[in-house]
Amino acid sequence: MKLKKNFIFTICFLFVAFLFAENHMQLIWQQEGEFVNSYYGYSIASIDFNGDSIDDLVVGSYKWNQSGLPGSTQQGKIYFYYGGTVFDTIPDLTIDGSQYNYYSMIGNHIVNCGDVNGDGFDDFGSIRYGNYTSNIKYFIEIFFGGTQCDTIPDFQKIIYNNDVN
Ligand SMILES: [Ca+2]
Ligand SMILES: [Ca+2]
Repeated sequence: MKLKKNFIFTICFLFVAFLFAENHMQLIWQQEGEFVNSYYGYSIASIDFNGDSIDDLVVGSYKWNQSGLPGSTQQGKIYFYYGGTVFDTIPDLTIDGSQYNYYSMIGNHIVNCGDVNGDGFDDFGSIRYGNYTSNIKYFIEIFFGGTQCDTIPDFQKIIYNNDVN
């Protein structure tokens, strides 16, 4: 009899646990990359890049390329979605690696740097790969945020192959 009570209690406990284990969070935003295997969403960051006191979403897609064919090159792309009452899936700003080399993989490493230049606006950091034929391993780049933010790096540090063991 006691064994039967324990069994019923266990079943009730599992049922209640199941009820509370449901995810009641509401999906408020969803987006897909431009093509399969572009690795959209591999990296994300939260930053108030445009200086309006509302956090913005930054998404990296380091295997993006101009051809739209997976694997042909890995130039990479970074998408900025400014936050606000209208938070849509249309990027407000993009940086794409086609201006660099075929394997720059921009968007692989992105970060909110904080306010590194002390102007009161969050700044955005990114690492991209150098050209295989050069001695450059990485470019560490920082884009200063603000009301007039753009996609031109305001700071750049070059890491050479000899610098990395
Ligand atoms: Ca903002
Ligand atoms: Ca700043």
